[in-house]
Amino acid sequence: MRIDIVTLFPEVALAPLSDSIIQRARDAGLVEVAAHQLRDWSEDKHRRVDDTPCGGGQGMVLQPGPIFAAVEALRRPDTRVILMTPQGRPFLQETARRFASEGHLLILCGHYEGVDHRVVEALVDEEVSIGDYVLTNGAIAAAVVCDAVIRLLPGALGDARSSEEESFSDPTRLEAPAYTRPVDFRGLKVPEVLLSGNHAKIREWKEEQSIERTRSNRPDLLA
Ligand code: 6GU
Repeated sequence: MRIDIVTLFPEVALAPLSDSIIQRARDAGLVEVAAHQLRDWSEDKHRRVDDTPCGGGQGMVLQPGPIFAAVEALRRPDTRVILMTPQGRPFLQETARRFASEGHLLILCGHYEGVDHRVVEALVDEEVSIGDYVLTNGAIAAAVVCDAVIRLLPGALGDARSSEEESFSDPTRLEAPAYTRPVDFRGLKVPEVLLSGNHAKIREWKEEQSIERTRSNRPDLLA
């Protein structure tokens, strides 16, 4: 697949995608990722891309011109255009799975108070938010989306099962706690059952822990 990110902060969008598992997926050719400077499509001599909101209000709004030009330059027949915005639909694991099956994602990053709505009306297939809080910079949210999508591409994770068995593969349950060596750390013990070798018992324990952890941390998932 290919991912193009259009942002005022290309280096912010790419930094988290340039290490470890994601860089390995890029090196292996599973995904091509590029981040583009929105100002490169400005026609203004000062490279301006924003202006004050029509009708008044706080902050600045990204103008349509540079964004339309960017999309026209980067679009392919199979492109899905995503706008990162706190006003978007929640980005969930199922969204990541759907995006991972696309040929080309073109991710537009909002900034300041927002983006001229004609961009949403005419260009954007889907407005996406990564959660109920406000970031200063949509490029951070774009990197989150890219990470979640790229790790799902076949071959991105070493073990084929590791993206299937985790939290949110079952969206109604959190994963059970994990432990490793030493089995006694400063008197803090690994639960006996995990050392028993009894796999039926272990499965039962993980199931109980999973339900208890979900009840405690994410009761909304059980409701
Ligand atoms: Cl996509 N952008 C910004 N600026 N803040 C957010 C967000 C996006 N999703 C959650 N908060």
